[in-house]
Amino acid sequence: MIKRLLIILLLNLSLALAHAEDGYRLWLRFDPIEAGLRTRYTQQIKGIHFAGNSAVQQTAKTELLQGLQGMLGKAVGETKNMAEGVLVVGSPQSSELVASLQLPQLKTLGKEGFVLTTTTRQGRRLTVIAANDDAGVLYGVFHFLRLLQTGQDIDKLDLVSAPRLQRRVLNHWDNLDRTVERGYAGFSIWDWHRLPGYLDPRYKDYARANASIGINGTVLTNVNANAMILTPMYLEKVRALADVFRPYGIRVYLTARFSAPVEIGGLKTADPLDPQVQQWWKDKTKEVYQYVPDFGGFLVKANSEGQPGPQNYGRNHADGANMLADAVAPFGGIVMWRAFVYSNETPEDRVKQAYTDFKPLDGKFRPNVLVQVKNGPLDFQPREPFHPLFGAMPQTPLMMEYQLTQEYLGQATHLVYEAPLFKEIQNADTWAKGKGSTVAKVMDGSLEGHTLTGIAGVANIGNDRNWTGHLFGQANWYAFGRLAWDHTLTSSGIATEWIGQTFSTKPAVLATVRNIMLQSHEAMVNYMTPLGLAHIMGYGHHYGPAPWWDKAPRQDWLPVYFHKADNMGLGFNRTATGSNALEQYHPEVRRQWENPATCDERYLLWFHHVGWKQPLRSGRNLWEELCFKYNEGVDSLHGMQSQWAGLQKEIDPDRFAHVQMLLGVQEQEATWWRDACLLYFQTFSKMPIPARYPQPAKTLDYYKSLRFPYAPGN
Ligand code: BDP
Repeated sequence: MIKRLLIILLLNLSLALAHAEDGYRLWLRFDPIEAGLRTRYTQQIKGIHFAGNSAVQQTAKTELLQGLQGMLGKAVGETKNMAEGVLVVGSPQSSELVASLQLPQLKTLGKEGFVLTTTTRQGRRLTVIAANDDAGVLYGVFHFLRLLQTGQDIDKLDLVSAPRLQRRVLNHWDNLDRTVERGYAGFSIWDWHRLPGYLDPRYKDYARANASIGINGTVLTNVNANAMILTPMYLEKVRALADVFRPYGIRVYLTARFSAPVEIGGLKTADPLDPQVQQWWKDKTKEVYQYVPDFGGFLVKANSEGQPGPQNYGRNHADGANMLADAVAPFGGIVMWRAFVYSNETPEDRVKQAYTDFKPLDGKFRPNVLVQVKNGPLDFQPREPFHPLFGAMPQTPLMMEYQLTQEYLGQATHLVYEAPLFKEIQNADTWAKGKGSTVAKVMDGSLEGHTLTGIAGVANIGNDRNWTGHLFGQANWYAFGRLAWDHTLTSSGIATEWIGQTFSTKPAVLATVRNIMLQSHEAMVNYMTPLGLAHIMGYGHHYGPAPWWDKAPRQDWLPVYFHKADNMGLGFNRTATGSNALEQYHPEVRRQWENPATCDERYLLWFHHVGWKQPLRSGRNLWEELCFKYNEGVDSLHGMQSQWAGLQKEIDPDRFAHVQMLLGVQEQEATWWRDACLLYFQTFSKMPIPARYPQPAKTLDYYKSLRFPYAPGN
């Protein structure tokens, strides 16, 4: 008896060890599902009819068989017949059976979309995953698996889904030495040194994860580019990666260093109007396509933060972009030209410059150029108003750039679910063509009828075992993919999907984790930069608070430049009496924001310098409101901690502890943010922190003395 018990115990132990929960499997866990559901699904999926042979369809098939086996606990067999309960998968081209079904939904579906439907043929009930192309089949399969993993009913499927954006791309800010600019999850997953001979199994897992959420492109290299990536030695390595990704429907893109013709081409100039330079890029591009026949194109950061660009030669951004666009056009490639630019001379207001540079160039870009615009006009702050270029360049397709790596959002230590931030931007109304001209409609091309569309997410992925440093960073990767596919999905819906696949589908777990996620962004805004404050982080590494920092090579890298605190008040006056950045928005948007009394308080100090004693909507004056907000942020953190603590019995010990410890660090850092910022701003407001709030534990001098020379990602 005792011996038997012991054996059972040991068996369980070894099972537990084999499944140490380190987060590596992301949302693709495919563990056995609950018995009742399993029985139901097993009756509904009795066999699989899969007729596609292409590499992408083979991937879909493998994923489907593996996923089902994992979740149902036994293999589902393949069948050639159209029997009762068969799951039919394919496209009309690849599968005669799918073709014979003549699904009307396929007519309007377009590329990459899929149909999931339940139908009856000759009295037999079939479940169908159909698409017009291979990629659609792959995405349909992953969506079907997602339905099962989250315990959805598959009895009467009637679902049509197609991506709203074409180029759904991750941007890796990864360097050739494997460091990652603004990376907080270890080193780059690209092991350049050992490529192309050694293919880390992770490359495949990376591709799977992306394909499962519809990401179809990846820029392998940092926007602060290294020309060496375009040399044969590195192109061999790029080819090896592209070969791994192709069966998952993922294309490779590279960053192009504008001065490459000089640096690796031996030319005297990189002037985009010089015929020799143009020829060099044409030849180079041709060479790239010899290595990677489906190469996606180039991403370029030019004339920004010291990067070379067309302006070095007295040319403009369109001249630069068009030269590259002409080089990739014969091969079907595109150019993603970034609008994150600001001049090397200190300007009157940094947030105005992208608009000033790009707006006059509207209509001057080749049709295969996307101008890639960050969500806000400054730089991935906890909160910014939408970028004024959205809606201002009707003749140019604009590509949204979000940052998944949390450079300014607590890095990989803070639990911050970014979907609400993305949605806030996408739902903003540019008024470009009257009410309802949302940023989403600019982005998906529907506002102006653009056919080339795209979105970029600066990746938060590194070689940490759990990929993103913080387990919840995975949710941002996931949400990015899902929103790139369909920007009408809700933050809450995406969180529910992710939690269901990552932790559990139990209603209580879903509700609690979702609650934590949905409040996390606002909490972080409150304890870091409430009321429209921005860029008051530590200098250079952007870690922790440093609103006092006033030493840098240029003004507009300084917290004091951005918050403009003085004895009168706080905030950057961007109205007509100040920098007038507001003038870059549509008059209707301007009207909403130009009066401090009616301005959305989330953006108040972004647009206005407000007096310390000025009463706000709550009835509190600015100083009191600041104290309130900072404390509200820290309080939210306490709430998130206790909600997580309540999940101890529901979540495996490894992942539970990981999140719990990080929430502890986040709570300390939130407190540090609150205390340091309030003490500093108090030197101007000259008012006490109301006694109902905790008083700072240390002095302002102490907070000012902190230094972090080795903070990551810098
Ligand atoms: C800023 C980062 C910097 C990037 C830059 C960019 O601090 O490292 O190079 O953005 O987007 O947020 O080019």
